Amino acid sequence: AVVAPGAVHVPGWLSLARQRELVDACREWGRGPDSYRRTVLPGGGVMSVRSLCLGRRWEPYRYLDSVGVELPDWLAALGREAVVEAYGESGGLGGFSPDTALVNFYGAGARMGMHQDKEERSGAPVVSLSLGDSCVFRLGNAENRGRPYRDVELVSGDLFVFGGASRWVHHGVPAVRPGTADPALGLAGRLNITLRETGW
Ligand code: MD3
Ligand code: FE
Repeated sequence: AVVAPGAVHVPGWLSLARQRELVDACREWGRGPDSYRRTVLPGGGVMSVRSLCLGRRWEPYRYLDSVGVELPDWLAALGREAVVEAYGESGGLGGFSPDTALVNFYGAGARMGMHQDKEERSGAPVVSLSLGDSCVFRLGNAENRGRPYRDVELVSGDLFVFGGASRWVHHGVPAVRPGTADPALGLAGRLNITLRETGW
């Protein structure tokens, strides 16, 4: 479903087996040299979400070289498949070559305030994969953090691709719905994987 220009939501894109593989991978990456941490913002705020980067590392507000786990080729390939799913073979305009994956973990009560992702120097789309508990995802506008926005329920296995005019809109996760994950995933909380071309 095209939710806004360039914003494509594909509910249930990942099979349960694929979701389990991704959750297992997220767990494995957390055992690596750069585990899930709460980002401390320059103003002193601490995010409730815990994050880990594969490949290039984001830190407010820039991208650094990879020091931890490299971005696996299979995950970059999954990102390319996602862009083709959303826009078709021709829509990628030369293809999608992500050089970073940001993995966000939402434990009890974690949320993400409305923000724009402006650090990437590339206009390439952002691919988002949701795992575990469902959440309310708020898709806003490019001008400010407030209205107009629309709320979309994101469920485990959902794909969302944000390109074109939706690439620079404000967005956030105002709520996660505890206990909604399929027990077969063995995950208490929500994971979101975003694949990006940093252009750095
Ligand atoms: C729309 N993550 O990591 S994913 C983020 O669910 C982030 O963890 C949220 O926002 C999460 O920056 C939302 C969906 C998403 C990601 C990046 C976007 C939507 C976007 C960039 C531009 C526009
Ligand atoms: Fe974001």
